[in-house]
Amino acid sequence: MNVPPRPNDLASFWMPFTANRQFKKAPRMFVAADRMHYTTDDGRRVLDGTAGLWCCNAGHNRPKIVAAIREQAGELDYAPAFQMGHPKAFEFANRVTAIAPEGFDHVFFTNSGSESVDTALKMALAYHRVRGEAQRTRLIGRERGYHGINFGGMSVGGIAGNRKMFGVMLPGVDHIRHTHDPARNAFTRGMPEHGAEFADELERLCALHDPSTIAAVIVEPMAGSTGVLIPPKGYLERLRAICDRHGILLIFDEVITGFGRLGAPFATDFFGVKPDIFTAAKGLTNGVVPMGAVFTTAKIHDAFMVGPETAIEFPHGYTYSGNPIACAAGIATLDTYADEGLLTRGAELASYWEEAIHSLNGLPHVIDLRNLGLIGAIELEPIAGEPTKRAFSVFLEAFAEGILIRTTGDTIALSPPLIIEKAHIDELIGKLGEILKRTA
Ligand code: PXG
Ligand code: PLP
Repeated sequence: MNVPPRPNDLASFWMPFTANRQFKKAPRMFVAADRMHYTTDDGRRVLDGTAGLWCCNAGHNRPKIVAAIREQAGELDYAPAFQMGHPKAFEFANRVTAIAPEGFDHVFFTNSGSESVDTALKMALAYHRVRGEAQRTRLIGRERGYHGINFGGMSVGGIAGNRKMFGVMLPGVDHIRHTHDPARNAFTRGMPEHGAEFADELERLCALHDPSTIAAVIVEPMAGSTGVLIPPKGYLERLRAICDRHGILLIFDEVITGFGRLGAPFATDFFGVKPDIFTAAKGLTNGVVPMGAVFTTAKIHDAFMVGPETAIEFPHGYTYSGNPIACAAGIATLDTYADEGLLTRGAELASYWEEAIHSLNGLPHVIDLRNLGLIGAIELEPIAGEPTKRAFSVFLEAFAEGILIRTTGDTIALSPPLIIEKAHIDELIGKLGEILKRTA
């Protein structure tokens, strides 16, 4: 295959969430991708253990998606998003709400997970205001939560490293504690037994702030970016009950869990707990065209549909909300998911995957293993005084060996495309096991 030359100057592109100086000394470049594999610029095939960044749920280079994008670009490239429409946006909205959990009949389009989060927070604040509860202005997040990097999402987020450089952020935000409890739950398969009571922290914050000042609570139903923290049994139900008791909206951030990652279309389906609003991105378009979405119910949506008909009900939106090419990619993505049963395929593979992940038990420095659906996490003991170094060196070895993994702190996170076959799981976990033995 024809591999394009590596550009000889890497200086201009300031790379996101990357150690720029280290990367540019020894770049790692992908030039092509197909189904489960990337191709590097030196012609090596790399098995994708992370679906890109948790987003290419149907794998790479899928024919329907490629064709839809080409066709749409040649037909209607862009239509103004405000006060104008185009058919693909309405079609995609109908298609995607049809597979959303029961009752989520309305969708607002954005261009990323971060924009979805900020949209959801604004929707919650405005919802209370249009109903005459404008005093509900506080937002509650959770320690170790990741809700993207815009100011709203960063403020409710709980990853210190992503916050410390950026000042005081939004006022009126508080956090409940995270649910990670390795002392009681290490090496649990699936959902941990212990920790439902961590939800009661929300009652503590209600007592402190008075619940009538709280607009919404936002959590990832399963925390991905911080290192895969699976919710304890009963925890999400308890959060839901506390929100109901106090008239607080519950927002699930399904940017990672949406579109089949847990073996059900959404985490809301998987856990059987319904939020009032949920976000999505990533798998919405198979990661191919940037797009995000915020889903909500008629109760929330209809509360805005009051006042003069000429008034804009929700003064919010993006130049590219419902972009035609993104919508075309989204429709073709849903077709691909449906053709191949991908939104529930994770459930069929989950026990094989679980066995594979837990086969790493006992390897050097492995201090916890976690799994749910087609997500896995291998937590390594940090090297004393050099946090993140052990996991990152495993990442570099893995890349050299032809497998793509992702690390956060000293945790390795795995989230392969949902088209993965058992032989790929064997290869991924087999190679990873060998590397862990070697680098011990
Ligand atoms: N919410 C959640 C729950 C996410 O996981 C975002 C919001 C932000 O989405 P955007 O599209 O703005 O990046 C995310 C994104 C990783 C990793 O390796 C995770 C994300 C992004 C990049 C890397 O853990 N999550
Ligand atoms: N900044 C300026 C000066 C703008 O005119 C706009 C949109 O018109 C934006 C920011 C927001 O851009 P977007 O709608 O792509 O989020």
